[in-house]
Amino acid sequence: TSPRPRQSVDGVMASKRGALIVLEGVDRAGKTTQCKKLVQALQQSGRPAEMMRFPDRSTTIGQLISAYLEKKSDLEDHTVHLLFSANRWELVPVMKKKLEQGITLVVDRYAFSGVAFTSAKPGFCLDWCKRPDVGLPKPDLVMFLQLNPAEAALRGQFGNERYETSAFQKSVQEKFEQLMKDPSVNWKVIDASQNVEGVHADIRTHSLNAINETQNMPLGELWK
Ligand code: NYM
Ligand code: MG
Repeated sequence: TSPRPRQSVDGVMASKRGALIVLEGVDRAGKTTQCKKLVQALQQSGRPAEMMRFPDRSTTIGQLISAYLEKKSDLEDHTVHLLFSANRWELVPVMKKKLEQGITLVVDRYAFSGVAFTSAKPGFCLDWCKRPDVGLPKPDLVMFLQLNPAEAALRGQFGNERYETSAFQKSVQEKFEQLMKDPSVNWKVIDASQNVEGVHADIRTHSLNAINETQNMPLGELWK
């Protein structure tokens, strides 16, 4: 059965909600650049849109995560996984409110990064990693910016944060590939080796489709 259109109590169609759009991919695939360009393009065409990113380093939990990534602190692996998830949950009320107001959210990383990065560590299975994020607002569209390691290497050196090594990133890429097999998530693979404008054009097309297709549909729950 397909989801029923959103309706208010008196049977009149509720006002259109915004779409939840996520960009995922390995480091240096161009996610942040493309999120900004997409928000700009949507706004210029008269569609309310805002960017978010995870981890959101501005909250108290986000500051713990940031110190960990910058190697200023050590955290036990399960603990940091749960903090990344908690950092998403603490933003859920804000996200839901904005979507209800008709604002499309363009999100730089989400639960998929959470699962891919932790499950790339020894001793973690995909299923355990997904659990804390079950029930989060489900993205209407997840675009995976696909870039092979050789192309990524041409874009410069890795930074100094945790996880920024080619061996770890390769393992993260494999975990993303496993996650992309899940048909309950609306995945689109984008060829990130194109120039910035080419990538943007693909992303814009998929996003406009998602916005139009989901504006009268209820927001779903992830992995549920
Ligand atoms: N990361 C990001 C995780 O390990 N788990 C998560 O849940 C999320 C959202 O944080 N290497 C990792 C991926 C990145 C790092 O990302 C910070 P950014 O986009 O460089 O701030
Ligand atoms: Mg980045």
